[in-house]
Amino acid sequence: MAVSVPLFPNITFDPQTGAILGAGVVENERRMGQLAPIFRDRAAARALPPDRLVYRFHCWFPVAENTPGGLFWGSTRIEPGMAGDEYFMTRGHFHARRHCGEFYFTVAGSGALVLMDEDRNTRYEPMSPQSIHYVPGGVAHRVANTGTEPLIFLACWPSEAGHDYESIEARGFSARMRQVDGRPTLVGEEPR
Ligand code: S6P
Ligand code: ZN
Repeated sequence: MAVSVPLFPNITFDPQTGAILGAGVVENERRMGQLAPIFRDRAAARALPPDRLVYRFHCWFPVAENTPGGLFWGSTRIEPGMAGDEYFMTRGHFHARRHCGEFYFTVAGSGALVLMDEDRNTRYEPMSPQSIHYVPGGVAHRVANTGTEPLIFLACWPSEAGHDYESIEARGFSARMRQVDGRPTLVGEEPR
């Protein structure tokens, strides 16, 4: 049986801006107005302009969501900045299908990939240009920009993965990337 092979011409990545360009690429952005609740010091976050850009990400979906065996490709650019002593960061998520992993590749800037398993054990991997990271299945992931330049990274994940943001909204991560004595430090959450 003949299999039709779809062609995806001219999908490109701009390492200067962090954008993926091409037909069908979806762009999303997250600004402080909507992100303030994820930060520990919400008053400091709310004191920042609500239209302050925190991060922008592009996703290329060459196949439909939930296609078995398919792959998605994305790029994320996190602006430098802080809310209180906490670095600008992504919302973070588990994959809805917990067994699905993901690759990250750092293009520019410096940051921290914060990883938390379902027992809430949290660690982080430093991100710097050309570092490659594997997010195992069942591990929530969030990225913080711990530098003074934009942090740009690429990602590849299964089209079956889906995203579970609700679990993170409900309980957060058990530790946060905060500036302590001038250095990025993973600090465990104390009960509020
Ligand atoms: C998708 C992958 C990334 C993030 C992006 C934004 O599985 O991990 O493309 O979607 O970095 O982060 P978040 O947590 O807002 O989706
Ligand atoms: Zn992911």
